[in-house]
Amino acid sequence: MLFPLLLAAATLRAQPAAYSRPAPGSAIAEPRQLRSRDGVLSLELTVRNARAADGSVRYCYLLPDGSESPTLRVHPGDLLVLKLKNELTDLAAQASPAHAQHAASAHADPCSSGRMSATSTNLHFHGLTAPPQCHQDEVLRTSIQPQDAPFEYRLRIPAAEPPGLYWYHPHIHGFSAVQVAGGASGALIVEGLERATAAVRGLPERVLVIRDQNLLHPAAPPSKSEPVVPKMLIDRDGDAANNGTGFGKPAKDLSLNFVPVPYPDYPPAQLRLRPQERQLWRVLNAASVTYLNLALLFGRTAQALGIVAIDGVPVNRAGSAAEPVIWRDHIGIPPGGRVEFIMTAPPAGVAGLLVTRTVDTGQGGENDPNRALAAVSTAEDAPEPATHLPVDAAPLPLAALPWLGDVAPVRTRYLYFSEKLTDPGNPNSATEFYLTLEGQQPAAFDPTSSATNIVAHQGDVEDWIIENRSTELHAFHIHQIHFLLLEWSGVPVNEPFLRDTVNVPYFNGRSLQYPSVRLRMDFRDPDTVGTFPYHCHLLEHEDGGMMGIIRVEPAAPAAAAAAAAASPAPQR
Ligand SMILES: [Cu+2]
Repeated sequence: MLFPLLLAAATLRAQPAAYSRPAPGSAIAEPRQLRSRDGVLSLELTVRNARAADGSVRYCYLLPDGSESPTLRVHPGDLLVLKLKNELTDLAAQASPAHAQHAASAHADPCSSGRMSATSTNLHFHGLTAPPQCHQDEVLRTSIQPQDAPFEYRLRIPAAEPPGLYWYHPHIHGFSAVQVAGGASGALIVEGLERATAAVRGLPERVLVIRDQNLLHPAAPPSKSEPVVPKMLIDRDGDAANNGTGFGKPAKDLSLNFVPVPYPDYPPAQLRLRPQERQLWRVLNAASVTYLNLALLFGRTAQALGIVAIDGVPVNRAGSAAEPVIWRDHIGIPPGGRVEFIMTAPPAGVAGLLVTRTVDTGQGGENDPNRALAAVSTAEDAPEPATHLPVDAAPLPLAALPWLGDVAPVRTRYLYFSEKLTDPGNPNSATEFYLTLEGQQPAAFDPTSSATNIVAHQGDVEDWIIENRSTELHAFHIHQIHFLLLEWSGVPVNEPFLRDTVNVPYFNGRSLQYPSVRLRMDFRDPDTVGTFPYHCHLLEHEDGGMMGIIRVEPAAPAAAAAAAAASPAPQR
């Protein structure tokens, strides 16, 4: 009997407990929290992947104690030291050894190799204004292989970084979607929201990371409780296509802090709060392609949710005297976006339900139907969240720089999203995804090219008008900076907050003009100097080429001239 026991032990080693994730319908646990001490947060993360018993592919950020995807809590000015050990394996090669890639034998410098393979990885600190330099927030050349020693990220949280919710995830071109959909993501909180917004002082807070993953039951018919919808189509990424009804099969399943809520019955994850307790919910949309449109229902009535921060920036950063809470009964969050809001638990005896409402992603987009996410019940003895915001807080100093909306742009640039079938005569042929600067040729992002699409100068503020010439919704994101949304398809909007990710509405094939957004882009911070990407945050689109490169040159005219002379082809 020794042999079968040995086999069982080997199986256990191949699927360590660290890969286990909660079952559908479980209570939502808070991620492990790591706090900086004396101005430093040091941690070691290992990234591993495995195919689980249910067939799903998992990518896990693990601490030495086996806990997954910790929330990193830092103050402005702190040093973050994160050692990342890559222990990824090529799951596709294991499934089909004939397709195994040659293991990269030669050691390559992780700072410059730019290697893209199924076992390469790196980190992006989404939303932080950290320099785009190796060991900090550089993703275009940085690539860590399994044979590399632990790779040290060492970055200073900028002293002026607004307090709020940021996040970390891998950014290897061509492999971002599979790693993020597998669960490689975590929250990063810059402390001090209570200094910006008195309304959150003393509140218990809850971090909710909403991820997506491939459907656990892709062949299942929709729940009998749903209306019958037209025949399911597949979109250009191979996911269930938007059918325009708000029902039917979604492109991906969702999970909340790793509790899956699978199609077709969406058994809600469980949350227990004290009756009528106020909490601050810090919600990250870490999905690879899924838009969220959150609402909290008591019975059928959507409750008021008080938004205090978007994309890591408190809503009153404009410095206006207006009430720094925006009350809404539903909240859209694109992939990559974050929203922090005040909610109130139901009264005793009333059941609450957190849902995501359908998002119309356009004719060419994924299906994002209505679905339940979490059942919110109450009990007088419900456990309190681990963190309460401080009651006493010195107000944040006013921003050192003028409000972005009050600064005149030095120029306006025009960009557009578009898609093209590789064989225009065959609707089933592969799609190429482009994000193009007007005047340049549409081309899928080429990671082997060192050409930049845009050159800007530190100190400048620019307006970018970004059109969508495709029939699906896209989410524009740029590294290193935040921007101000000024116009939505030509209509002025007046937002008292900044974003780093924004929806660009889809073209319906009929309107006389393409839909667009006008963004005021802020290159004033010296930490923006360097080369970094802007892209669609639907990771299947990013991996498919919907990305461009900007180089921000130092402000000093002499330095800028020297940099231009050293690089003869700044524009392609
Ligand atoms: Cu897109």
